[in-house]
Amino acid sequence: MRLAPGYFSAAQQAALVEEVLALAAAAPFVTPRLPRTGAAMSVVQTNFGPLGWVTDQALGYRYEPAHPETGAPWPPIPDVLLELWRAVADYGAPPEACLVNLYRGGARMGLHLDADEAARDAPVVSVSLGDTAVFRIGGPRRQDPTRSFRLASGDVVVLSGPSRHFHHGVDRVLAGTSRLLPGGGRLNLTLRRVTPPQ
Ligand code: MD3
Ligand code: FE
Repeated sequence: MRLAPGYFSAAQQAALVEEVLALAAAAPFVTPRLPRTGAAMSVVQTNFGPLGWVTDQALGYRYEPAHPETGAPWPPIPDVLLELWRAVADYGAPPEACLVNLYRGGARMGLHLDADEAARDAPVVSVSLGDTAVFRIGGPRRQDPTRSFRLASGDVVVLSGPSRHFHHGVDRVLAGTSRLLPGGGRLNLTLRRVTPPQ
C-alpha cells in the first residue's frame, strides 16, 4: 500500500467536505446491516457514482445503482476525486463507486476484506477527512500479523497489488483531533472499480 500524508491541503479538505455533505443531502447516510443477523454497523454510509456498496439483513453485501431508501441513482463522484484516481490509481478505467463512511461517536470498522468487486486487479483509493483514525492492516489470511498506524485528515491511501486483498479495519477514531467536520467525527471516501473494464 502507499500512504500519501497530507495529499489534500486544508482548503481542499474543507471544499471536499462541503461538496460531500451537499451531495449527501440528496443521498442520505444509512445504517448498514450485516447479512443474516441484521446487526448494525457503527458507521453510516452513502455512495456516489454509477454503483454503490450496500448491505442489509436480507440481501447482504452488494453493489446497487440506486439509494436503498430514496430509490434515486447515487449522486455523481465529485470531479476532484475522479482527478485523484487519474493521478494515483495507475488503472485504465475510472472508478465506479465512491463509498462514503461517516464515523461518529465510537464508530469503528472490524477487520475485513474488500471482496465484493469483480474488478479484482483494480486498486482502491481512500481519502480521510476529519478526526484521525487508528487504521489496521494485516495480510491475505485473517491470522496474519497486523500493524496499525494513524490516518489523518487529507491523507490518501492507495491499495494496489497484493495489499488490495489484505485484511484491514479501523480500530478507533481519535475524537477532537480535527475541527473539519461540523459536529466532529471522520469521513472516509473510498474509490473503487467494481466491474472489469470492457
Ligand atoms: C486495505 N474503510 O470501506 S479505508 C471500507 O477508513 C474500509 O473507512 C476504511 O475499509 C475506512 O471497506 C479503510 C482504507 C482502505 C480501503 C480499502 C482497503 C484500506 C484497504 C482494501 C484492502 C486493504
Ligand atoms: Fe474495507
